[in-house]
Amino acid sequence: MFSISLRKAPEGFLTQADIRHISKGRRDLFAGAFKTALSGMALASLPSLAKDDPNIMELPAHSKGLGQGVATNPYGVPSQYEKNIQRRESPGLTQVTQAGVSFCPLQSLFGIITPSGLHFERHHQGWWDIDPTKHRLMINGSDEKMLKRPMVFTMDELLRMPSMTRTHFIECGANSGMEWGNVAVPTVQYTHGMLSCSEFTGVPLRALLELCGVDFKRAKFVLAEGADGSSMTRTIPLSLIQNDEVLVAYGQNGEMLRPENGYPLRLVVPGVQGVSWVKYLRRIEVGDMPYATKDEVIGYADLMKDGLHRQYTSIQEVKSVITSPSGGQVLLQKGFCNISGVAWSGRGAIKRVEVSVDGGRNWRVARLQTPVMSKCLTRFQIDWSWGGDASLLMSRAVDETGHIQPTYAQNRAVRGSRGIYHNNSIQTWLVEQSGEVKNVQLS
Ligand SMILES: Nc1nc2c(c(=O)[nH]1)N[C@H]1C(S)=C(S)[C@@H](COP(=O)(O)O)O[C@H]1N2
Ligand SMILES: [Mo]
Repeated sequence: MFSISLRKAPEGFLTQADIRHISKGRRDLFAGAFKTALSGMALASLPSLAKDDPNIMELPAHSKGLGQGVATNPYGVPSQYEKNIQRRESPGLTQVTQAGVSFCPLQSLFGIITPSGLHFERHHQGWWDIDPTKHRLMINGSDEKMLKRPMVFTMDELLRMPSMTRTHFIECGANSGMEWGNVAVPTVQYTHGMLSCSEFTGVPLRALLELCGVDFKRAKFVLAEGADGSSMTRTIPLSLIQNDEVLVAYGQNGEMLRPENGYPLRLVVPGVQGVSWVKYLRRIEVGDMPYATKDEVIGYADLMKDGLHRQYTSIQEVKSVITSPSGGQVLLQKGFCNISGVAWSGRGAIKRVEVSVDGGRNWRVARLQTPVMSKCLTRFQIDWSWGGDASLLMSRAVDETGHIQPTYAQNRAVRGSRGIYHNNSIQTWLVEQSGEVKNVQLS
């Protein structure tokens, strides 16, 4: 048995998730068509439905007139009907817009790729649109023995090199951070929205280090440094770089990085927390010790139960969340309801996702959308028929290394409840009898 803590959302949050513009009538048509299709009577019933529907019987302007001209939008933008699908700031987190976060609207996305304009943002000192002709990347050693030829690269030089393209998730280490202390933020956008997934293109860092003549026997770590005012600096172990996964990236989803995401150059460190994906990357130093910079000491260290901190816990462990139905959404009717969500692991590919609709008593294995890629979001779905009772929806992911997503009780037993970082606990959504979906925790 468990008890449910239904937690009050802090002030100022948009508590309704984006609800797509599906009118009641349109939903009824879909639901009706679905049921009749199942019983093999779709053809008999559709004509009468159609006769009553002015959206079918009356020709709309767009079927009669001339549409808009080619290239009226030289750079395409979303439909006017999708305006409420936006990145949003959390009123609870910080009031300083330059050093803030905007969360990705996970509840409104399909598949695994985050549209570049909806990628979450985390800036420690605001974003810049840096002139790529003036941007430089310097690679140096902590002393001459570490690296033979310190070099400076222009963007042109980097773009001329052979490139690699890989699809990976990026998750801020503080994602789901407010939930540690049992503060209920109302929607999945705020609970899990410091998460995005893109196709990145760039040059493997290892290739650049080889060009500079790094002594791989001596060197153990690199320090990556950003060009913005925050001087974001992070230590990355060389062992992560050897396999060519770490990219000095300029491409995101087929075009150049967006300014908010580090244009013209950022580090891509698959599986590792977002803070190490240094944006506006201007310098890499090679050394033999972790650097213990300000961004590794005053933040991004995990506060444990006994008051000590864990440092350099950079891997994003296995995690998943149901994005639909999720907090703030409303089930409009009983019956068939597709449950859909995403799963990911910083250790490799997702092996299995299980879903429970009864608070974890029973679990069923969800369908995984292929391709299932390493250190990348994986979309899962499962059929569900909602009978109208209160239901507790949960998802639990397992990765290829055998790691299983833990419950809150398991995580808190080891790590307490005062931390911010690396919360990969199982998320629960309560579907109330009214159809309203709420963020709850089970204990
Ligand atoms: N130069 C620089 N790099 C940075 C940051 C920053 O503020 N400045 N923020 C870091 C943090 S904490 C995260 S979670 C990710 C966020 O990347 P995004 O803004 O592209 O989502 O960038 C990291 N790289
Ligand atoms: Mo972050």
